[in-house]
Amino acid sequence: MELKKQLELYFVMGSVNCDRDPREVLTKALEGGVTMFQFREKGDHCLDGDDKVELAKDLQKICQRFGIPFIVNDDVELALLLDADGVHIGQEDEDIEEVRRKIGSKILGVSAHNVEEAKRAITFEADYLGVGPMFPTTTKADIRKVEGPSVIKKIRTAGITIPLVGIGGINENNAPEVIQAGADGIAIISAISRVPGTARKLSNLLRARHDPEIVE
Ligand code: TZP
Ligand code: MG
Repeated sequence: MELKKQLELYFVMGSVNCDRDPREVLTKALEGGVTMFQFREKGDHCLDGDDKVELAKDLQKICQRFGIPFIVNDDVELALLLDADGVHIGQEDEDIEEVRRKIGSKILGVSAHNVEEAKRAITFEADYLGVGPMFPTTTKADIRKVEGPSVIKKIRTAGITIPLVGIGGINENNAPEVIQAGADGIAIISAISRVPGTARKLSNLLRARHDPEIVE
């Protein structure tokens, strides 16, 4: 499947984002139609060491069962250890060029907040961009200013055509704005991890764009 399609409904999650066992949360999300998964084990009381590796392995197996790409946030060594499908890094993480060298042809996602960061990421062969925060969110503390879906429009207007997802405060009500601004997909943590049933609603909403038979 081409990357743009795989990015359509991108679920991002770590143990601190779940009220239940993360394995159960991921399984339900994939049953609901999530098309890509990012393991993002971050925040107070998150797992580390062997516990982190063990959870990552379990979540990767679940993704493999559903045929869905398993991406690791930040931790390039973990991604290599598990032979994950890719890595996602932010502007404050390891240098993009260095990460590309380490992971070879695996998927490389980079967070970008403006046209300049987007262009730079593309120079270093990012495969896709995560752009946000689209809307206010309480999931990530150190977010940049909320600029809304208009940043996506600006990036597209600048002639950037690589796959792109919006992130930050996205839910079933505001998701259409992000897609209409020019995103290929939406990346979501809490609306999917905390509210069972959201993945299916979003999946139907996204698929209804291509298939008029699907009723939202
Ligand atoms: N990057 C920008 S906003 C954000 C990240 C990781 C948090 C997204 O979480 P939520 O719960 O979907 O708002
Ligand atoms: Mg990061």
